[in-house]
Amino acid sequence: MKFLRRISLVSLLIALALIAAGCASAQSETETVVFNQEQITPTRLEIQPGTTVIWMNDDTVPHTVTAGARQEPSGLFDFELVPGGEFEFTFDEQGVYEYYCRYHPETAEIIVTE
Ligand SMILES: [Cu+2]
Repeated sequence: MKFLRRISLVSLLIALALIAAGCASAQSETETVVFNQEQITPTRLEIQPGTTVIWMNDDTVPHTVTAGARQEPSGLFDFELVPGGEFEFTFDEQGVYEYYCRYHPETAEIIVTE
């Protein structure tokens, strides 16, 4: 009986560890994009749905994170990043999300895979 109790305790611990691991992998991830020297790094970022992208401005001038193409903004987001500023957006839906800076020629894209 004592032996059985020990086995069930071990299996309970294993089950808890598996649940914890499952939660960790299901947790939303973050990716960072940096503006520096009037350039966006990376210009092309592939992410899974649910990922939060954080844009950081490491420059001495303001930039914008404006969704869409320069001639055709999508309106999804349009954020001014002051020097040292941050903006984050979570991408839940699959697709290709272009964005650009309204002040400079920078363009980049986020690809949300299946
Ligand atoms: Cu810019």
